[in-house]
Amino acid sequence: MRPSRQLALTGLLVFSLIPSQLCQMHGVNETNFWHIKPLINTMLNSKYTERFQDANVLLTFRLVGIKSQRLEQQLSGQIKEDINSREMDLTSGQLALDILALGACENQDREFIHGAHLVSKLGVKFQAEIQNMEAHGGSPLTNYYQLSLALLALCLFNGSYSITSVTYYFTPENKNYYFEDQFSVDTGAMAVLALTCVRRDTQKKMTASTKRKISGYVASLANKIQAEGNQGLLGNIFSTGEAMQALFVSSDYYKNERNCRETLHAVFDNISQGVFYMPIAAAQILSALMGKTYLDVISPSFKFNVSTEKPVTATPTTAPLNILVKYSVRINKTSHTEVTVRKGSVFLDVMKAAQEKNETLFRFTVEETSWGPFVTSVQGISASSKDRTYWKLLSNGQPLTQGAGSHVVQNGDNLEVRWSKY
Ligand code: B12
Ligand SMILES: *[C@@H]1O[C@H](CO)[C@@H](O)[C@H](O)[C@H]1NC(C)=O
Ligand SMILES: *[C@@H]1O[C@H](CO)[C@@H](O)[C@H](O)[C@H]1NC(C)=O
Ligand SMILES: *[C@@H]1O[C@H](CO)[C@@H](O)[C@H](O)[C@H]1NC(C)=O
Ligand SMILES: *[C@@H]1O[C@H](CO)[C@@H](O)[C@H](O)[C@H]1NC(C)=O
Ligand SMILES: *[C@@H]1O[C@H](CO)[C@@H](O)[C@H](O)[C@H]1NC(C)=O
Ligand SMILES: *[C@@H]1O[C@H](CO)[C@@H](O)[C@H](O)[C@H]1NC(C)=O
Repeated sequence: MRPSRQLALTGLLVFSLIPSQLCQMHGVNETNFWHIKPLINTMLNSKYTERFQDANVLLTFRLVGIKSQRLEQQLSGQIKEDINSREMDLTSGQLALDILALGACENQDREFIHGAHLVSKLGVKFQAEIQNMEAHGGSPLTNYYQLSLALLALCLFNGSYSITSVTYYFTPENKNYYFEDQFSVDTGAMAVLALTCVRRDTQKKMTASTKRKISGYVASLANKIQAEGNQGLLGNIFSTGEAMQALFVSSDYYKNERNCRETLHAVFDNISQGVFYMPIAAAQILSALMGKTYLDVISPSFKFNVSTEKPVTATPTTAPLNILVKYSVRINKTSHTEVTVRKGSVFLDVMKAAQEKNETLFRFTVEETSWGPFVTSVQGISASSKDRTYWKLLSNGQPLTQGAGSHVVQNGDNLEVRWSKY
């Protein structure tokens, strides 16, 4: 169990701020606000010693107007330090998120963006993605989620980008919206936000036909997102927040009370089960629940103060019990083993136990990211975004919706890492 803190909210005027057109009847309001408190607590109480999750968290804090001076200072300081030390190494999406977070809702960090010429540097990174697609069969350096983040930040912060490239590369049929033939709802949602910004951009002189074209892309992507609707979720639980944002700005989906009720029910249910215990996961859904989208980043936001009390130390958890699971590594042929781990173990613990049994077959490496450890190699074979290869995680034949550091395994599970192409 993670330590939790009680949250005290002062000046709770926030509800009058929720745009009235969004989930009007059944959005977050005074009566159901307690549902989202765990998200705010998670974001407030994480340590942020690593740099990874700063930008998403700071962005959401500023966007929804939660004022915690201590945390804002810490996160914005860490982001600036990171930009100063490894600006060249930042990917397009990372720099875009940094700009969105630093520049969100009128604050003095905008001077830093300006002074360090971050927007024009992002323009260069965006251009490099396009050039890579031209040279390498349409594959960007990173992915379309990041290209969309970059386009969104360029559009919101008056950067330069080519409309011709946008209309060429963001057609809804582009393969980069898909991973292994599966439409990526997160990616489509980010593209809808970016393209909506582009369509509204008054700085750009666009012909009526270009505008119509972009509107067509937005509508088509919004339809694909809705087609992934399932028991109130859009895609899975972790894509739902960004999908909500996309549908807010592009469709009438949430004008329908029933859709709104279904999504909120599913999301509140998952919040109460602790599904959003990672600050990045909490940050990605909170904006939508508070009726905000990343397009609101350029507007000022009302603030309400939060104060935190001392942590309540968690009670020690259950006695250790062992469970037995199967584990396999599948490349062209499959290597199997069985390992015993403590009850409550995560996928990564199983990988470690297997590695201890046979280093040759089960050795692996991970890289720390904003979502936790990402499996980069197994048996010495490394994932590569250039070749669009990765190590896919599965349990009982189903792909996981969480990473190796989060997915809790159960007795008898059949776990697998599979060499895959996306
Ligand atoms: C692109 C993408 C991928 C690509 C990444 C490679 C590439 N060339 O870009 C591929 C297809 C390989 C991928 C794989 C997986 N992904 Co993915 N991915 C995304 C996506 C759409 C965008 C990530 C991004 O670029 N962010 C922006 C940049 C600026 O941030 P970043 O931190 O630098 O991004 C890096 C990490 O996010 C990392 N990454 C990507 N996915 C995952 C997943 C996990 C668990 C970790 C630790 C890291 C990680 O790759 C990014 C690029 O280097 C997100 C959507 C989202 N909402 O974030 C899902 C998302 C992060 N992925 C997710 C999942 C579940 C996975 C898999 C575990 C799926 C599986 N069953 O195997 C695997 C990871 C397995 C492993 N080897 O450890 C979930 C995570 C949910 C959670 N609570 O943990 C998300 C939120 C999608 C979703 N809605 O389910 N993913
Ligand atoms: C929030 O705190 C700041 C600084 O303590 C104070 O100036 C401001 O009035 C407070 N705002 C609200 C809404 O309580
Ligand atoms: C708040 O939303 C719930 C549904 O989520 C609804 O039943 C309730 O009537 C709303 N309360 C107010 C005060 O608007
Ligand atoms: C972008 O330019 C417009 C018009 O020149 C200006 O009003 C706006 O403040 C600028 N936005 C940012 C974030 O600099
Ligand atoms: C999350 O919501 C979905 C859809 O309602 C539901 O099927 C699932 O069981 C929930 N997960 C948890 C852990 O509550
Ligand atoms: C799998 O088999 C194919 C065809 O025999 C081969 O080209 C490929 O290199 C093998 N992959 C790995 C990772 O060993
Ligand atoms: C690991 O597996 C390989 C291939 O099956 C085998 O040759 C080797 O002896 C195993 N090593 C150990 C330590 O069990």
